[in-house]
Amino acid sequence: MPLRALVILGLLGIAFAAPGVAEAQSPRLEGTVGPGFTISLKLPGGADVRQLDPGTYEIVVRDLSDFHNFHLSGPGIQQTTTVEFEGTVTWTVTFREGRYRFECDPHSEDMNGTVVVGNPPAQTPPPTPKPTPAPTAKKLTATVGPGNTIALRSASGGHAHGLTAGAYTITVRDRSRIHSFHLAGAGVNRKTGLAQTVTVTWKVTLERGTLRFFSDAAAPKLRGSVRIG
Ligand SMILES: [Cu+2]
Repeated sequence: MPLRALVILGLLGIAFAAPGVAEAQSPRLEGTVGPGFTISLKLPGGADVRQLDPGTYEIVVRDLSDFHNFHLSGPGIQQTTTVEFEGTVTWTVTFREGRYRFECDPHSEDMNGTVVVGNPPAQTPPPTPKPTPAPTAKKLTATVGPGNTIALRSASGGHAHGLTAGAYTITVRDRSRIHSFHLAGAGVNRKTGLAQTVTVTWKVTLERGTLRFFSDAAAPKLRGSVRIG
């Protein structure tokens, strides 16, 4: 090989070894979870990370609790410490344009944060569900006492009959220290206490069948029933 060629190769070798070729360091972020009920992702200066440019980052994750975890997810990233783990790990991750979330899984309702990377399209709000009118509960009145009386009445005051399955609000007036008002059957089993007088409101869903009502102190005598169709 002519000397000139060797010199050129030698120069090239020096050029490739030059420091300009050394890999640029990825920006570093700091994720922390615990020891209390806190989670954060911060820039080295201590500011919360809210917006990032797309690219590769190093995240130093300090998981300071054995009942929290640090979980980062979003486009192309799914990284987590385990709940039991306590310690420091370093992840190298590549953020793309989009939205990312970090959270503690067992407490994600309260321990979470989001990071927007690049300029992702605005989030379209989920379609608002059409409000379905809540079925209006039909009303009944139940009474036991005073004395040996028991009744289940409709809103109009007459004895309840011709009832259909569905939601009911039953105002129960137990006016006897001897009797209870006990409602059983048609998918329901509720009662008031024997030795107390009380007025309570029960919200129940009656199913088809026979709805019986009675006093536990005198079941054979103080009782009635209604068909639920
Ligand atoms: Cu947690």
